[in-house]
Amino acid sequence: MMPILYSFRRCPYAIRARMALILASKECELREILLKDKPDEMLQVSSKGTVPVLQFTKKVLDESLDIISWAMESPAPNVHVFSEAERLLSSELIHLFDSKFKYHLDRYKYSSRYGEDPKDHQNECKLILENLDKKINPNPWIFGKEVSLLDISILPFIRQCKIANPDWFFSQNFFNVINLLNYFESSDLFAQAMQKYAVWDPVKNNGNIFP
Ligand SMILES: N[C@@H](CCC(=O)N[C@@H](CS)C(=O)NCC(=O)O)C(=O)O
Repeated sequence: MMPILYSFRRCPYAIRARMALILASKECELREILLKDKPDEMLQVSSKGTVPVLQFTKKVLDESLDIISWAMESPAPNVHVFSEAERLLSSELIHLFDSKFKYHLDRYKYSSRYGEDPKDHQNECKLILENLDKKINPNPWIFGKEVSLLDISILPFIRQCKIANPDWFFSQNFFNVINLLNYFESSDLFAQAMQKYAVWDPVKNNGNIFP
C-alpha cells in the first residue's frame, strides 16, 4: 500500500518533506489538511497534531526530518552528496533554523499573538541570515549545481521570513541568501512541491497521488 502523507501546502516542514519525496520519487497519497480542522484519521495515527505525517501500514513518521531521512534511503540522483564537512555544517545550520531562527521568525511574523515587539525578533532573524550569507556562495544551490538537503530544509523558513515583509527582506545586505531564495522559488522543484490540492474529505476520500 502507498504511504499516506498528511500535508498542509504552506507549512515549511511539510514543504521540505514533500521536496524530499519528490527528489527520491517516493509516491504517496497526499491528503491536504487544514490546521484548524485536522482530520481524526490523522490524529489517530499521530496525536501531536502537526504536519507532515507519513503513515505506513505498520509505522508512522511525524517529524519532517525523519520523513526526509526515510526518503533519502532511496536513490535520489539529483541530490548533492555531502562531504563530511558539508554534512556537519548542514546539520548545524538545520538545527539553528529549526530552533533559534524559527523561534524569532514566529515572534516577528505573529508578534501580536505573542505580545512582543516584532523589531527585536526581525533583527535576530536578520543576524542569522547575515551570518548564513557569509558562509555560503550559492551557485545556484548552496553546494553547487545540485540541490541539497540543507537547501530544502532551511529555505522554506527563509521564505516565510521574506513573506513577513518582502520590502524589508529585499532591502537587506544578505545578497547570497536573497539570490538563493529567488532561485529556490523559481525552481521546478518548488513549483512541484507547491502544487495546490483540494482539502481531503474523508467521505469523498479525495486523496491525490503525489508527486
Ligand atoms: N517538528 C515538526 C514540526 C511540524 C509543525 O510544527 N508543523 C506545523 C505547521 S507549519 C503544525 O502542524 N502545527 C500545528 C498547528 O498549527 O496546529 C516537524 O518537523 O515535522
